[in-house]
Amino acid sequence: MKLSVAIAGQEAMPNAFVVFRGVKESIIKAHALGYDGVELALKRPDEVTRTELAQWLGENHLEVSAISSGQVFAARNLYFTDENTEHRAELYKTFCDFIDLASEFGSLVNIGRTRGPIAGRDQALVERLFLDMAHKVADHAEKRGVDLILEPVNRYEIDFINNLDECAALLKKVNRRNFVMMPDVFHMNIEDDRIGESFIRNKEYVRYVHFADTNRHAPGDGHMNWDEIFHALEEIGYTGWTTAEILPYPDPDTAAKRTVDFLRETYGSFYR
Ligand code: LER
Ligand code: MN
Repeated sequence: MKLSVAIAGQEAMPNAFVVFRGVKESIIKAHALGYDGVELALKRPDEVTRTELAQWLGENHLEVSAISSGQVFAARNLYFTDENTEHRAELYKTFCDFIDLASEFGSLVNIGRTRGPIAGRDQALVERLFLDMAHKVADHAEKRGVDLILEPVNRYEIDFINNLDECAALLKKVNRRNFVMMPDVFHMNIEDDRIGESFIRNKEYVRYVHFADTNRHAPGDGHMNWDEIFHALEEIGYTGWTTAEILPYPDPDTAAKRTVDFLRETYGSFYR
């Protein structure tokens, strides 16, 4: 497995789930701390230029693990299940641009809260709106060799697709090889019956994993059963990214360092 940390641009909203802000500064810090990669939490595709990004990554021997899109929902209110035609067109354009960027960096684009809420509407209508957009972006992603990763998110943030079983049922309907799953153990702790068993049941879809402890602090700083998580990931043969998407407590540098120290010291054999 490889270890990454979620970062954002300087202008990210205060509530973005990242430890570091400022793409260049974050890449330098992530490398110094011993991460293998960074996940770019972007609001807009042009927040970072390809040339600069390639240069900063090269100088610091880091990869982009994935591009994540939570701020497209949180800051721009764009989402897959919106009925408004103009908003749908803007969302589609943003995702195509993210996919083009991912074709050079990381090959993965996340759909977390950008799937949108049910918000009292008929569930069948919401699913139709989701599937329509999912198929369009999957078509574009296929041409670029990019996978889309749908993230189950807990009920306090969104009311559509909260656990891995619900996500797998929707992915069956999407029925595209490049439309898979990104479990986040913070959300799984709230929503899934058993974290290990849920990973194993839904193994065919698991393509990328978010790590945080039960309080969304650094892994090791809460009461998450990390043995259960690592053993389940080992059992399903997972060799991909584990990305820390954590709150910057007690401060960004300490949170990012504690993550690396805990995971490399306690679970170092999984990262070779
Ligand atoms: C939000 O809680 C989250 O986990 C993000 O990765 C998805 O928007
Ligand atoms: Mn997440």
